Amino acid sequence: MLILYNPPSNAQRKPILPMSLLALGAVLEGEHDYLILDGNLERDPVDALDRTIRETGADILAVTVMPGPQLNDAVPTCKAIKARHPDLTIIWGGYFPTQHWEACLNAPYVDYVVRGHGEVIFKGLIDALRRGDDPTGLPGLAFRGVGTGEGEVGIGVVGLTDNNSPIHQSPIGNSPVLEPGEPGSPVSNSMAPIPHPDRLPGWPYHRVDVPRYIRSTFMGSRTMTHHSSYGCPFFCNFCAVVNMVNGRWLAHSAERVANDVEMFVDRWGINAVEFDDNNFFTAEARVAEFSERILAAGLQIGWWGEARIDTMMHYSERTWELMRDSGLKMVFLGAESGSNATLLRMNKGGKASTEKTLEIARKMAAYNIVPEMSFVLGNPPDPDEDTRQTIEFIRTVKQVNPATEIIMYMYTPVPLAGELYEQAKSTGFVFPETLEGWIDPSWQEFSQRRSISMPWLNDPIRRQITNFQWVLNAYHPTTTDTGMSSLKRTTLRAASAWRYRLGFYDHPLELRALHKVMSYQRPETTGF
Ligand code: B12
Ligand code: SF4
Repeated sequence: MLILYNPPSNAQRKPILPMSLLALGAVLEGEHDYLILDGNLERDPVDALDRTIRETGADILAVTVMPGPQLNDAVPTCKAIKARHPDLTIIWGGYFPTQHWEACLNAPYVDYVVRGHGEVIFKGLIDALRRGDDPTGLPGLAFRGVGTGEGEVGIGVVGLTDNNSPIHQSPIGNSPVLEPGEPGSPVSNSMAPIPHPDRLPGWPYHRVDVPRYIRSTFMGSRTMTHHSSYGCPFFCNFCAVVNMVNGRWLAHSAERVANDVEMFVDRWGINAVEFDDNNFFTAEARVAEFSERILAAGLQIGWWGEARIDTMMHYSERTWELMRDSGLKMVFLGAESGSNATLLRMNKGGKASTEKTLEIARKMAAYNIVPEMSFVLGNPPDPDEDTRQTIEFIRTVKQVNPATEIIMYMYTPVPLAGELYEQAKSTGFVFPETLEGWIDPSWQEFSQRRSISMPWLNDPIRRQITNFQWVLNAYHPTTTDTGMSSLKRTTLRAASAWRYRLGFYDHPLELRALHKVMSYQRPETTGF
């Protein structure tokens, strides 16, 4: 028996369909005994795991880990479970281990790391372990190796980070990569090509209690979460997706996506779908056909997805109409910056520009689809000017389309070669080398892209960003917060109006106090 474990992913323990584990479970069906245990649904996840291991005799624990709250839980949980069950094999996969596999394998309670989209590798690993074979030749696998002791940079490694972690170019073939290190130190094989989602089996929904994951959102009272493509064809140098897929984007056909949605409606009576794909809107033809199919089937759903602004600005009016008519309610857009120079430095690519950001805000107002724009502030080399420009730009976006949702993140390096990371390193930035280092409270803030303790940020900017967020969120309370009454909105707006108009954000103590008595949604702290 093997257990697929989803560590709690948010402080409120809001149940979120564990799609990573459903994707892995799909390739195990009929081949290996397994179960899914969701930490978001457990009061005491360590106790639940311990009990399940004893009851089932499980000998493998596979854990999905994204940075932030999940990592924070996965570290002490795996440590405690390994202490109680020393023979248990513990495998980590997901966004965090893919990038920081070396720190993971520095921990004695992590035995293997699967890097990238893991269905094929994971199945190969479990097959090998069950047969008693040596799995260490599998592409995409990282493990504690015999070590070369030669400080050698292996095939497919394009450089080393300050922490001596290899920076990989992926996918780069099947041959094992030798890394620097002593015997027993972490080794990673080269990344495997990502599997094509259309050739993977459907998810085993019977393994989880789906109704527990259906929730009320701005899109509809019964919203289902889904994922219909892997990757993204761009190389923005602050984005972890690049390390997962190296510019590949592979998707389910429009027909398969529409059939899945129809199945959700029939089976669970859902009326909205949130597509969590990194870039749902990459192919216009797929989006248009999906919208047509949803309309033709009369499904009456609301839906949401993530997109690039320049991609959507190329869409025809016909596609915009189809999207609107098929129920598209809101789109998450990586606007990133109010400065064209910063967009270039980010290697945003395509035809991204601040002018396009304003154009799409206007266009979406006309189509009555809410833009949800995310910005990355405090970018080196001149974080003061960068922040000032983006704050001013956000005000302009709000003028053009007041319904726009604004999400602000702090620039947070990922181990990816590029100007921003190089500049961050030159200020003394290094990643923690151990998992215990990663779960230190200051790095927890970093993992959630909220940290203001970066070496290149000075105190006044940190305060300015935080204070602006308080004023903005009070003056423009989020349009999509379904729990916000009009009385609350009016009170918040009245209290913050003078500050917003004068551009005076310092010491917003009264707004903090107001937040305590009438809590309102602050998108930067609740995630998306
Ligand atoms: C859903 C989601 C969440 C959910 C939690 C999900 C859960 N498991 O409970 C919520 C909304 C809580 C969340 C929160 C956060 N998230 Co999140 N999230 C996602 C999202 C949109 C989808 C994840 C998913 O299910 N994908 C579908 C599955 C099928 O793909 P997958 O997860 O990649 O899994 C594959 C591989 O990774 C691998 N794999 C994964 N796990 C495992 C385990 C094993 C054992 C193996 C072998 C393989 C393996 O194989 C899988 C199949 O191919 C991703 C972006 C994306 N599109 O993936 C971001 C993403 C993972 N999140 C991210 C971040 C940063 C966060 C936050 C920490 C920060 C923030 N402010 O947004 C917050 C935390 C906020 C908070 N205060 O709690 C980043 C990670 C970036 C990075 N540097 O690594 C991503 C990539 C978004 C982005 N583009 O930046 N998130
Ligand atoms: S377009 Fe979005 S998902 Fe794609 S690399 Fe850039 S930031 Fe990442």
